[in-house]
Amino acid sequence: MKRLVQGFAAIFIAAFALMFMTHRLNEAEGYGGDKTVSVYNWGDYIDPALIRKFEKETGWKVVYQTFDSNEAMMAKIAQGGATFDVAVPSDYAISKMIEENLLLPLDHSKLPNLKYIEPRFLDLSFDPHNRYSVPYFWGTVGIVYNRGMLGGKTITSWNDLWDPDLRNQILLVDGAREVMGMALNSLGYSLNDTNKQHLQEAKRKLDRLMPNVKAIVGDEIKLLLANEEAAVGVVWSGDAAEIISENEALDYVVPKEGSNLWFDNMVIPKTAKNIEGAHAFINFMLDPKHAAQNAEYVGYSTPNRAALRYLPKDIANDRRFYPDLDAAGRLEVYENLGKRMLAYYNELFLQFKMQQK
Ligand code: N2P
Repeated sequence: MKRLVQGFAAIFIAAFALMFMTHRLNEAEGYGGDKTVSVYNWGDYIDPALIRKFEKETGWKVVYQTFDSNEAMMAKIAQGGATFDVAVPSDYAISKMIEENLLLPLDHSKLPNLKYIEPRFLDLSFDPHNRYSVPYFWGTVGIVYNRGMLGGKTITSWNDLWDPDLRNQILLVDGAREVMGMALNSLGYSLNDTNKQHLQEAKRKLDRLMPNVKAIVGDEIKLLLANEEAAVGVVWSGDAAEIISENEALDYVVPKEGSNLWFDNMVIPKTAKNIEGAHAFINFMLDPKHAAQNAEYVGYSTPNRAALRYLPKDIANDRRFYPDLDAAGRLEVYENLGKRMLAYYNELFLQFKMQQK
């Protein structure tokens, strides 16, 4: 009997030790420890001081990981190996994630700061009634160009990029929708076009751009343009805002044929472990002072109406980055074109990318 009790005790202790170790391991990896909030965001997209402030105020530790495209983020969340409490997809990706049942409905009673968001950024078609997502940043896709390096030339159209004088002078953001969208817009097509003939025509047009393309890059695009390693960059507006403020020769334009208007929103993936912490983090980022601090730090445009008054006037009034959306009819939001069509966009973009020198 004694041996039996000892046996049981040993099994009990071993099981307990195993549970404890797994728990510690999970916490260390940031996957689901109950003292952690794991956040999956775009690179260069938060003021780290806000993470520290959140940790101090709540006692939760933030485990922070970054991605550089909606496609990479969705693949990681869908695959489920790593779990996240908060993620920040864009419009069409949110619609796709809802469709694929990857998101949890939000508890609005835990997000009182949602009232600070400008109404025009709420209830958008990719997520009616903001059931699954709340606004983080918004912006456009456009062209940064260096007036000095272009000898006074200005850029107004996507088609200006095909100018033979720009040989090896263009940096492109590494995004399938952005690069395909630019080619489609340059041809007068919608950046949500699903006609395969049009998409192939856009791809052929991109191939003709290759001699002018110096590189297709991620967040380092800002440094390269700021250091004048290239005269032109196709970028997200906030990246432009950040570097323009430091270099007078740089300007940003949304080409006249049209471009993309995008919205990045915070969501809670279905696999989240700390749902309470996730709501607390989202609500913290919706606080007007935090939203303003974040916008000033990263350079992107905040959808938080109450935050605008905490921003320097020259930022909040800059129409290049806070365009009048009623007048900007030529801007289109990416639509969720469905799994197969999105895969086709990716495939054409990858074929284009593979030809890089
Ligand atoms: C920040 C990336 C912004 C993403 N580095 C635009 N959707």
